[in-house]
Amino acid sequence: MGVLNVTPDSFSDGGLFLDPDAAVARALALAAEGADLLDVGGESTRPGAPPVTAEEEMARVLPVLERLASAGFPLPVSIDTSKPEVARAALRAGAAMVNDVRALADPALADLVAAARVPVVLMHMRGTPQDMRWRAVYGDVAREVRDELEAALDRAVRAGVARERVMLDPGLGFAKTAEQSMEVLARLGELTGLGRPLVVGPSRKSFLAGPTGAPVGERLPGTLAAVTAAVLAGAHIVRVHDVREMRAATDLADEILRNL
Ligand code: PMM
Repeated sequence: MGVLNVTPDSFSDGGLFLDPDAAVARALALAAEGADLLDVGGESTRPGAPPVTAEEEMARVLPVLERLASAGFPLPVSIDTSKPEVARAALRAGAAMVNDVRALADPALADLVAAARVPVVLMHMRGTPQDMRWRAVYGDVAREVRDELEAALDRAVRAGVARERVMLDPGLGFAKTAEQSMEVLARLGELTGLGRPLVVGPSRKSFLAGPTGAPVGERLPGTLAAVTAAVLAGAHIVRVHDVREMRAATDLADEILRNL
C-alpha cells in the first residue's frame, strides 16, 4: 500500500503533494514502482497535529481522487480518514476502501462503511493524535493491542460491517512509545489469531531511528528491516512511502516464506 499524504504537515512528506497535479504524479509513480493499493489521506495524524475540519480534508483529497478516477488510475484507492463526510465523498469520487486510524470510533462512519459494503482497515490507537502520547501506558502492550483490536472488530461487526471486509492494524507509533512499537512489531504474530488480514505501517517512523537517532530521511534501512520482519510474522499489507525498495523486500520475504 503506497502512501499519498495530501497534507501540509505529515511528518515525512507533509507539503510535498498538496498540489493535485503533484499528488496525481506521485500516485502514478507509486503504481509504477509496484504498489498494489494507494492510500490517500488529508489529515496529518502525527503526534500533536492540529485537527482538520471535514471541509478542509475534502478540499485536499477530492480533487486528487477525481483526477485519479478520470485518468483511469489502475490501483484500488483507499481513503485514510475518520470522518463520515470525507469517506462518503471519497467513495463517491472513486475510493474503494476506508482506512481509519480511529477504528470506526465514530458510529456514523461505521454505519457508512457497513452500508457501502467496502473493505475497512481498523487501526489501533488510544485517544487522539493530540493526546495519544499520554496514553501509552500498558502492562503487556502486545496483549492489550490484540485485545483492543478484537474489541474494535467486534464493535464493527455489531455495527453491520461484514467480518470478512475488515483488516486490522496494530498502529505502530500511535499511543505507543518507541519501545512499545518495537515490541508490538516483534510480537506481530500474536495478532494472526484474530483471523483477519494484518496491515502494518512502520514506514519512516521514529521508533526506527535506532541508537544514532536517524532523522526521517535516513530511515529507509530501518523501514526495510521492519517491513521484512512484518511480512515474515504474517502481515498481508504494508503501508509505505518508498514503494520500489519495499516491493523488493516484500517479494523477497514472500519467497523466504514459500521456502519454509
Ligand atoms: N500511519 C499513519 C497514517 N495512517 N494508517 C494505518 N492503517 N496504519 C498506519 O500505521 C498509519 C496510517 C501515519 O503515517 P504517515 O504520516 O506517514 O501517513
